[in-house]
Amino acid sequence: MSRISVVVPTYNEAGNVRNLTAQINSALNGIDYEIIFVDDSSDNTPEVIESVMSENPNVRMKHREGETGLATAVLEGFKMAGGDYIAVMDADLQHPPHILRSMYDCLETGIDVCIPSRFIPGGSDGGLGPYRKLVSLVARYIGKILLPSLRKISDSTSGLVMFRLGVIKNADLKLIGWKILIDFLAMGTCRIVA
Ligand SMILES: Nc1nc2c(ncn2[C@@H]2O[C@H](COP(=O)(O)OP(=O)(O)OP(=O)(O)O)[C@@H](O)[C@H]2O)c(=O)[nH]1
Ligand SMILES: [Mg+2]
Repeated sequence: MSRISVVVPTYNEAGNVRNLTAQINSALNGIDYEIIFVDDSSDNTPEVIESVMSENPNVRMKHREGETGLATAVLEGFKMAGGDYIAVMDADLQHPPHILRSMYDCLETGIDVCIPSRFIPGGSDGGLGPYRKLVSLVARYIGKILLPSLRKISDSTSGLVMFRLGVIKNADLKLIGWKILIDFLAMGTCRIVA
């Protein structure tokens, strides 16, 4: 059976990590998984994660002192991940954890990367404001113009993804800013079929 590492960057998410962990745990019931929190918080998030760790042996944390940045946090999580599949998910429940199960099932069919899209029937952006919508739209279109590998991807600015470890094994990832997925789709070794 394949093992999943769910990488969750956290910045002041004390109110969410316990609920998130419970939802991931029930979504992945029966599947071998670990949750890796990479935390840069200035609130009591690390204490809450430690308490969750004491109840759930599948939870790990790297707390970074004096460092912030979503992209480097995700990269740190990739380095710690021991799974065959790696997922990246926000902590604030904007990404519904139950979807991890279908993403896992997708990868089990042999697919390299699964990106749930906000732009297909039934998709939702979780209530992004108009400015964020515009920035995201422009980033997706610039990406499609510059990078042929993004042309078939409907949601290349998503923060939610699950992929096979092999996709990034030899990739020279220099993740910058918040558009992590574009970077690794361009640098990673995945076959894009849909
Ligand atoms: N480790 C770490 N995590 C971060 C940092 N900034 C944001 N995060 C986490 O990254 C995820 C996405 O951040 P959000 O602030 O929710 O970004 P967003 O969803 O684009 O913005 P909102 O619509 O305001 O929620 C969340 O889990 C945050 O806690 C950071 O500097 N370091
Ligand atoms: Mg958010």
